[in-house]
Amino acid sequence: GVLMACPMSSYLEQELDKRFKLFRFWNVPQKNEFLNQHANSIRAVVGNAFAGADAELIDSLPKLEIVSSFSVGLDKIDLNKCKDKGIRVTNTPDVLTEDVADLAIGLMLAVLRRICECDRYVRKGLWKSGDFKLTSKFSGKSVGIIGLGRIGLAIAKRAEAFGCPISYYTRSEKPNTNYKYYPSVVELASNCQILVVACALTPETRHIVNREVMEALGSKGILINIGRGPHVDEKELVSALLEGRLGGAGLDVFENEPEVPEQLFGLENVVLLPHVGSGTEETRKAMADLVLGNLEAHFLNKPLLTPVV
Ligand code: 8YV
Repeated sequence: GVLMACPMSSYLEQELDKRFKLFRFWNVPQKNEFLNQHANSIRAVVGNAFAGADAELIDSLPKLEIVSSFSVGLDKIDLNKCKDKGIRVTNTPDVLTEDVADLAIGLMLAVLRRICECDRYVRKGLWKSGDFKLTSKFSGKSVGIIGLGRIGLAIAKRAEAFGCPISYYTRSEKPNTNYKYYPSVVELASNCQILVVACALTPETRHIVNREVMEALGSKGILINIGRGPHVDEKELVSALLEGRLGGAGLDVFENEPEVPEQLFGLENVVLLPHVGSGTEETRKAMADLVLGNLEAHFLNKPLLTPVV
């Protein structure tokens, strides 16, 4: 049997239903009772960015062999526990990189050129009463990226095409890039106009964008988050934006999804998206096929397609 942690893709559900006994965990009213009854038949968990396999779930599934995540991010999976127990873990890298990087650029353009506000202006019939106010240029602005992995690099490549000087922060300098390295996030933020979060969420990167970083980014600086909500101290972000200590923000992720701080709803220098970085038909299909391919490989004793553990 396969346990799906929460709804993520109807195509994936349908394909899992064809191949396995699929348990939809979100439909289970009494989780403990369900686990008492079915735990011994569950050999795989399929999770995503919202629900994965924490220590408690892993411990309650004695026959668990593999956790296959419908996401590149692994922050909802207890990787150490999986390692200790010999449970395999897979994710969905590469197939979503372009979409997430595209959306990061979209957020930069949307915040600086006020695309969403412009759209509301037209729909409200305000154009007839006068031209829209002037906005800020994107091309040529300096872009600082936290995390220069697959997604960070794809954002850098795109921003380069807009003539943006690129700098980055990672724990250690990358040998194979000409982008400018800063050994701290505060230094990166002090030296760029647009700061992008594109690293993995770990205990070390939680609140990596804190008050000090926002101060360094400054009242003209733009924060873009396509990583995870908890990368940013959201309380501090809200007050920085409300008090005009930060120039603007483009956010695809939040600390407590699907909750979004309502204080942000009135701010036109902020663009709020419902965690849609990988949300295209094409990419979600490719992610689902990777989950299926990994499970198939595992149960046929073949090498996993995208192993993490
Ligand atoms: C979500 C993501 O997994 O890949 C990630 O890390 O956050 C997304 O792709 C997806 O939206 C959840 O179904």
